[in-house]
Parts: sequence; structure tokens; C-alpha cells
Amino acid sequence: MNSDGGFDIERIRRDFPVLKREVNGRPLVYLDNAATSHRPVQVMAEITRFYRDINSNIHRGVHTLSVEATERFEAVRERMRDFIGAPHASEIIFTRNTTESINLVAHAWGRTFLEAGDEVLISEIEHHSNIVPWQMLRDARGIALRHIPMLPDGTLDLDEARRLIGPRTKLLSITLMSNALGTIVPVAELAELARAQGARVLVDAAQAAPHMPIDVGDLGADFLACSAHKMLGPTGVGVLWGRRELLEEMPPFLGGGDMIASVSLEESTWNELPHKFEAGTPNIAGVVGFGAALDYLEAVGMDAIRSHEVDLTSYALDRLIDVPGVTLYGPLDPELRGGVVSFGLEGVHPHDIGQVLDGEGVAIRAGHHCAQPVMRRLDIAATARASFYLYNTREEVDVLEAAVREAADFFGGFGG
Ligand code: C6P
Repeated sequence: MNSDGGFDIERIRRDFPVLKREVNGRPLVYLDNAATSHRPVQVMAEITRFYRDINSNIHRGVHTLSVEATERFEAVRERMRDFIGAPHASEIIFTRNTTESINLVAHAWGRTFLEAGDEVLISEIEHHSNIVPWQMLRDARGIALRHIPMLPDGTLDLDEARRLIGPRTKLLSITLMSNALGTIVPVAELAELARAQGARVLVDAAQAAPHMPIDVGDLGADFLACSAHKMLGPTGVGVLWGRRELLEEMPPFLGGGDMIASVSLEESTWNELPHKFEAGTPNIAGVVGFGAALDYLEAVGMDAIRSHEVDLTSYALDRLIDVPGVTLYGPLDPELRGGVVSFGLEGVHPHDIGQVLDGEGVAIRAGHHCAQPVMRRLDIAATARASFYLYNTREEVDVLEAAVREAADFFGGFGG
């Protein structure tokens, strides 16, 4: 194990008991972090403590447990505000995941403020969660949906972006880090161009928020979406951050309990932010557990996590590029990408790569990664994807490389 950037990986790994597992008789090498990360014992303990000692609904009771539950829940809102450099805790809305956060904006903002002739600009490297809601909005409202094309190296065509951003652009909705290729998008630069045209900017930070420091002001964002389960937190908890003025003028997304100020049988009025957008009982224990995940990430340090992953990615690219028959997708400069390495093996379906690797205890994802337009642009059906996190090591990359060589040998006859 190597220590890196001021944090001790061996100590970090001890907090993730699942990493001690064996899979198919081999030590688990978990390289599917872009799909979901593991959770440290601190997060599990926080969730258990919540259910054991508190377990009440929030914002409703006057009894002690309900007050305590509400305090815990609301403290995480403040924690998240700080994590992304947002001005106000009331701008943090808890959802189920990034997908729901983006759909919230498409419904509550898009259907209210966009009309025929307006344009929403996305990119060719978006996850389906940042494509489909806008297609649905286009079909409902007659807006135009445009995209910034991808260049062969997996970066975006910024010249074309400059041409596409114009007076009709009402929203730029863009990923900060591609889940399929790892590409880091120069969002701040694009956001500046979009804002100069009066457009709003939504940042899909599902892949970026777990792996690098985020500041919504520096990004020039109006909305930002991310998922707790990719950032050491539980499943079923997502975040939408939105600028207060925008959230205030938006109608609610879902109607029901907690989001109202008053209800009669004829009509209702809406609660103040953020409750207007949090209808029904949320994943209270999940949000509380997410607070422990944010504490964990900040204790390690987002800069240290980023530099550790740049090191691992650079090492993995160097190792895999030499394997006969391997094609690497995405930018080759590790500074321009997150800890995601997508690759193919000549003559071998990525699912077969995934299966051979699983036999060696190595967990990767194989498929289109919910980014079918990327696959179409690369003229492939799927890739094999290894994705790293703070607990991965160079030794694990060596195991990955050996397993890929084995797959190459077994299926492709390229053994080297
Ligand atoms: N990507 C992956 O394996 P949800 O599922 O709502 O938590 O996140 C959706 C999402 C949105 N944007 C990006 C950039 C993403 O990577 C994801 C989730 C996972 O790549 C599951 S498909």
C-alpha cells in the first residue's frame, strides 16, 4: 500500500470492511466506484445510531426525538452547503438522487419558464439523466434541444460550443465529469459564455462531487445536482442546489405533506425554501448518514482525493496502454479526466472482459454506462470501465492490468 498526498490509504481501507472480502477466492479489487462507492464504518454507525437512539419523523413533532431528528437532518443541509460553497442552506434540497434533481429542474423550472423557440444546450457526453428529461421537456413545450459535440479524444468541441451558445440559449445543462470517459469539462468557461447570453447553468456533478473540490460560485452555476451514494453516503439520497431567487420563483415539483404552508379543499399555498421542494417523508436516516460521509471526505480532503486519483489514473493509463489489443477511450492527460478509465480489447466484448476480471476478484462495469450517445460517437456498443476512489491503490491497478492481460490472452490471443 502506498501513502499519498498526506493521507494514509491503509488506514482509510480499514474503514471499509467490504474491501477485506474475497470474491471468487481472490481479494476484492473494487473498481466500480463511478457506479456507486462503498461506505465507511463511520457512515454505517451514524445510520445505526440514528435508528437506535432517535428514529422520528422531522419537522412535525414537538416531542424530543422529533426535534433531535430534525436537528440532525438540518445540520446535514448546512454541511452540504459548506461542501459546495453555496451561499444559503435553504438552497440545498434533498432528493433521491441526481436523476431526480435534474428532473426537478426540468419540471419545475423548465415547464414554467421555457417556451417554444427557447433552447436547452447539453453535450454529447451526458449521462442519460441529463438527456432524457430535456427531451421530455422538448416534447412537452416545443423547445429546441441542442448538444455540444464530442471530439474523438472524448473532450468537447469548444469552438462549436461558442457557436451554439447564443441569445436563444436559456439553459446550459452540462456534466462536470463524464461517467463514461472521465472527461472533465471546462464548465466555468462554458458557464461564463452561457450567462453572458442570460442563460441559466445546471451542473451535473454526480461524478465530480465525490472526487474533486466543488464551489458553485467558481463554476458559475445556477443549479447543481449530485448523489450521496457515489460519495461514501447511502443510496436514496441526492442533492439539488439552486440559487435562491430561482428556487423561489419556481413552483413545487411534487405536492403533498411538508411542502405546503396551508391547505384547504380548494387550494394550497407553498412552504418556504427548501421545504417547498421536499414533499413527504424524506430518507431521514440516509441524509444523516450522508452527513457522516461529508465529514469523512472533508477529513481526508478533496484536494488530496483528487491528487490521489490523478496518480492512480495516470498509473492505470500507463499500464493498460501497453497491453496488446487494448484501446483506451477519453483524454490521455490525467489532469483532464477523473479517475475513470474506459477501455476495450480487440475482438473481446466488454462483458466478457468484465467476467474474466470478476473471476480474478476485480469489479469493473461493462456496458454503455447510460451514455449511449458516447458509444454511438465512438462507434462501439460498450466499454469496460475501471473507476477509482480514495481507497484504491497502485497494487490494485497491477491486479487490474494482470487480469486484462489474462482476458486478452484467453479471448484475443494477444497474450503479452
Ligand atoms: N452514473 C454510472 O455507473 P443517479 O443514478 O441518479 O444517482 O445518477 C445518475 C447519473 C447522472 N449523471 C452522471 C454523470 C452519472 O454518472 C450518473 C450515474 C452511474 O456511471 C450509474 S448509471
